[in-house]
Amino acid sequence: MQEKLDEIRAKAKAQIEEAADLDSLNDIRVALLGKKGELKTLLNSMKDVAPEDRPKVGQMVNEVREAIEGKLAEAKEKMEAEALKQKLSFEKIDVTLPAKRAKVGNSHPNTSVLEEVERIFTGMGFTVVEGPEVETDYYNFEALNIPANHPAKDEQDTFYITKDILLRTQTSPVQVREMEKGNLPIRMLAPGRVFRADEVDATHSPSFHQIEGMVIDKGITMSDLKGTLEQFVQELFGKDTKVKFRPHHFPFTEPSAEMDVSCFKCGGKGCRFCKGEGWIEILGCGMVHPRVLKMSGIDPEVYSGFAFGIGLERITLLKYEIDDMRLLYENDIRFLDQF
Ligand code: 2NM
Repeated sequence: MQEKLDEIRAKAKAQIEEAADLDSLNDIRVALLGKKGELKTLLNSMKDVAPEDRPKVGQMVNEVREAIEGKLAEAKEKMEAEALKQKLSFEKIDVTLPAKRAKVGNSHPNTSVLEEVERIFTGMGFTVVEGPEVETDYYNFEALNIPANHPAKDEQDTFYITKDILLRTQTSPVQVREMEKGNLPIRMLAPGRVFRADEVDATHSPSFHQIEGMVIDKGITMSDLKGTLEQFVQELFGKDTKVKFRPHHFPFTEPSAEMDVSCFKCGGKGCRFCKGEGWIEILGCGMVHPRVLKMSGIDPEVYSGFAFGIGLERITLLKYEIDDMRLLYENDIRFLDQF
């Protein structure tokens, strides 16, 4: 009996040491300690042992079983520790690796130019004012001295919602609303989205942005207009920028003008950029028409003012030398990343 037990114990030790994984350890346990295992079989042969020897033999069998169980547990623990180590080595995080750079967005070129223009005018005491994109015929046309038969009012040029409600074609309605409030003097900038029924091409879009401005006070003259706008373009394009005013016509200003700046590429000599002209058209402007002041409740005998309108996209295209307006609306990251 003793011999048989020693043999089982030795076999168990050898097998457990050889076992490659948890499954084979389990097979060993079943073969040795299981219901039909070798130790049980041995225990079943107790009937052949003399009764007085049975407690001793029983104790011996128990000792062997405990020894095998101990070895099995030990081997299992070792294997599990090894498996965990293996797993951790695959999953480990190297905190010393350089981090992936987070992609930071940047301003749309239109936004950068708008912010620059706002910075320049607020520096001269202007306040930025916004207003609705859906307007009435009165604020968009009538209050601006644009008569009922004016071509701008044609359905081909203006998006009408009803006969009297439309998408604003300029931001001047914001000036009208400000004049109606009657808090004089006024020095305001009205940037915003405007709408015109235009076909899309390199220089046209049915929705674009305007920056309009208006100053109203006692004694405002054309000199104030010229000085203010010259200061503006010299801050935007450089202090050597020259300005030139050409007579023009707008219903809401009298007199009216278009302003050119000397080409900031060639300095006025003429180049491909200014198409040999030396000058680039930049904005429209004029002295606010007395009738416009009067309709909004301002006495043109006491007050006068100037106003101007700038196409934001036009300035952005010029400043960044972009040759197609559509690029500003496509939001292609490869384009936007360049600014
Ligand atoms: C322009 C050109 C000239 C303008 C006029 C007014 C108002 F409300 F005072 F009458 N706001 N904006 C104006 C004048 C706009 O855009 C090319």
